[in-house]
Amino acid sequence: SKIGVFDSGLGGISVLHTIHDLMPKEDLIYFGDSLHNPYGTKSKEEITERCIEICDFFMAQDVKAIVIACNTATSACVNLLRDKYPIDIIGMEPALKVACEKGEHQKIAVWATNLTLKEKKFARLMERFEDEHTIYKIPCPKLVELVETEKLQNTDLVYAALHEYLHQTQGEEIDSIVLGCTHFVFYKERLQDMLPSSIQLIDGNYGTAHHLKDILTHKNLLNDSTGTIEWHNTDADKINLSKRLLKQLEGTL
Ligand code: DGN
Repeated sequence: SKIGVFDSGLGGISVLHTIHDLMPKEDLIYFGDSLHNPYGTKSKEEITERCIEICDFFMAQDVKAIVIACNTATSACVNLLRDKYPIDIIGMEPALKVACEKGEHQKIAVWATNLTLKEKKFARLMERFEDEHTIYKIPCPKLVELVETEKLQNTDLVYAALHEYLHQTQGEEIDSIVLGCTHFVFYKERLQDMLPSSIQLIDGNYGTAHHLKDILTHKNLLNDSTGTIEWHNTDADKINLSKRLLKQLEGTL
């Protein structure tokens, strides 16, 4: 059977890409909730309701696992979803942990949505690491909107937004930026080009895909299929853009 991957919109396509790359023989179903994007400014209850509807859809498709390819939805309700459904639910790996473990006394900027930065999960990570490291919280709503509205190619708009968020830690000599929202991974290369190579960009995509692979391997649930991808979106107009975004990540566009 297939693996369900979902996000509040198109950001999770960056996670889908990593999963497809790591496990090319798995059949995947992508569900984007673009009609209800962004999740970052919604209440926890509203997000949970949306996630339940999407997971119910996946259960009806008989998927073997569900990946919440959205940091915001993971923060809001991963535990509730795990309790509710009998299959494995994989949330986004907290990339802040990865960043902190890279060395002592790091200065780390975390770029994420408002909700992610306000939730308990993040507060717990802060508590755990902020004695040793300096952590800056940077909410970046504009970057989500730029992906959703197909402005990724509009260099001026993208640079203006990236500069705005970089400006918030200007002069702090940060060691790394955590891309704590799956939409931001689409800007990874561009952002790296704007920065000295000593500043690392860290996202949770690989860790999440790897965790999924470990689970499927242990449970003997790996497929030997052709690696199909089925596309769904609550805003049907986004399907073509979704396919283009994946091609862009694959470098075939
Ligand atoms: N892609 C989502 C995340 O990883 O947090 C959230 C985007 C949004 O809905 N604002």
